[in-house]
Amino acid sequence: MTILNHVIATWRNPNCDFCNNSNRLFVSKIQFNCKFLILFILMNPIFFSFSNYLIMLFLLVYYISRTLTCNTYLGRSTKLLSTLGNIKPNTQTTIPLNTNNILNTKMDNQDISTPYTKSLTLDNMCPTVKTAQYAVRGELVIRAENIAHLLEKQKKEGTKLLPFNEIVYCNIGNPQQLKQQPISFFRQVLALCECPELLNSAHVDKVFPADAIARARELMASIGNTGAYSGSQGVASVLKSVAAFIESRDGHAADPSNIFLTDGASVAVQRMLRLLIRDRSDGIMIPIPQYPLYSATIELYGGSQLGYYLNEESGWGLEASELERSYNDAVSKGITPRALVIINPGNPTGQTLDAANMREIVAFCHRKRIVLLADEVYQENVYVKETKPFVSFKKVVMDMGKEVEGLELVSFHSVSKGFVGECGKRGGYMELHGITNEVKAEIYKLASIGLCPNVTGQIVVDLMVRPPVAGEQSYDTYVKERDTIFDSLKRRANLLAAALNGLEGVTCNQPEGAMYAFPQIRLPARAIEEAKANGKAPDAYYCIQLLEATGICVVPGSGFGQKDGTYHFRTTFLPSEQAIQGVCTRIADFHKNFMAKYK
Ligand code: DCS
Repeated sequence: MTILNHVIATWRNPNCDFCNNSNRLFVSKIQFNCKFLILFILMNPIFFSFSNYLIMLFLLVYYISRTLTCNTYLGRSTKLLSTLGNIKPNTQTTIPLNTNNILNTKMDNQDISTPYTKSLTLDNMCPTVKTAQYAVRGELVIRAENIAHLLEKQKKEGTKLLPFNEIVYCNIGNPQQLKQQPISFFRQVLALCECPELLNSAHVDKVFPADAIARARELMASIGNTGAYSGSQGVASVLKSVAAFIESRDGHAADPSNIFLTDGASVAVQRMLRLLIRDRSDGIMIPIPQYPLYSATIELYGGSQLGYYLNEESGWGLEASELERSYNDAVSKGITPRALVIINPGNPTGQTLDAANMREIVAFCHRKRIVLLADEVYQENVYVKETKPFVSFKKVVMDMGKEVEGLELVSFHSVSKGFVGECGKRGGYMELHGITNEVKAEIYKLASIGLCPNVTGQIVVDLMVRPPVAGEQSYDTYVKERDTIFDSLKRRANLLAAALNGLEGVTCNQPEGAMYAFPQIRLPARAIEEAKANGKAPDAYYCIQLLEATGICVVPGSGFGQKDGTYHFRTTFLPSEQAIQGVCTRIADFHKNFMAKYK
């Protein structure tokens, strides 16, 4: 009977007008009757008088013919029908009404005795998913993970197959993976928010500082429950905190209604690119080298990448003339530049823009009437604060005033970077400036399609923009933890750049910000030839060999884009202070051997 119920249920086709319009009730009645009809007919016609039997048979035939007027139905019901009346099935697939059917019923019209043919294949999937590339977690990392398994095995069996004991993941700016400690105050507040029992326990003040308890209570009063969806744009009190942070950073007003909280900056960037790209004739200007979130997302959404080169010789400087060249080049190819992406401080290049340069960029966008997308996730990672302090694009635009009135700017920030380094919590925000209300409503709609940014991430955003202040119990610890992380990052950046600059054929601009060094490696001709013979980009070939010889995982420059004929790699300087010296020595030893081998 259950099978019969399933079969009958699947006869109702949600795509069919007949089943979905006012006749629906009628159809379900027929279906209901048919269940019994079939049952009775199948059971035994002897129970019925011949005339009753004929009526029932007629009703059944009517229902079956009605079903066949639906343009589709399932293989299983088809099979039953075929058995009943040897009726040839229609050949389309149906959308099941009842999810049980998905589990229990074969969903296509193939003969189930033939091998299953997959409906989703590499050949028929969305092509831009296949062409999008994201090197930061690409081939090198997959290799590194395989080696990590080997190392596990080596450890268990007490053997020594490889000349190193661990993989050092320098491929990604993921500070806590490399043992950066979280800021205590942040985790205390989070713990209390996530566990209301703890917050309400009589002993809470014996374990947590008073300001962490007060902050958690305040947050929970506005959030309610971290397990519930918040508004699509984010929790109102957190939006206000972000606006207050921007105001005090820039000295200009910020409106909470222009802020969208997001699951990290990545989601915010993707949302804006989704809005800007209609087809290949829409172009997005991105720096070369760039962080591959941009190239991958532009590809995914079917737009065009318009690269502008940063000048390595001038410390990865950004020149207005190069912006002009890239813009004109696109226009000459029939592509409309829609937006300019600036990553400041830069990834992978680590350069920090000065205010004069930023004004040029803003004026350029204003003149060309293109949206400025300002990726400022590394705003706390500036190591040249004395000479080039971080200045936001929002401030530059506001300071320029009437001159750039109307400019559309979207700025991104994240909890993943800086001394916070809470990558796994997925918190971030974007601020809109000069975006029309109509477009803002569409951005809101996009946010609401995803329901809401995760609430735990929103709490971390609130903590990032509203850390403990002087006089509060946690302030001293907070400052100590923050400064220790920052000072150490700066030392590690210097150490790594100096070590790289000491290698034969390697030059590395001093990282002014962010978390990466991006050295240029001049590879011997024989190494380039061998790489090509192996079907690898020369810098990828170098990085693979580095990984296999030392366990250090870095990302080839080709994953970020680089001038033709130049080769680079990106490495973070996130390994701990104790570890970084060892990393430098291992890279140096490997490099010496590599150069000697291919000379
Ligand atoms: N923008 C830039 C410039 C980034 O470097 C990153 C992350 C993001 C945005 C997105 O960060 P969240 O989504 O975590 O907020 N950087 C990646 C990288 O190059 N290494 O680690 C992640």
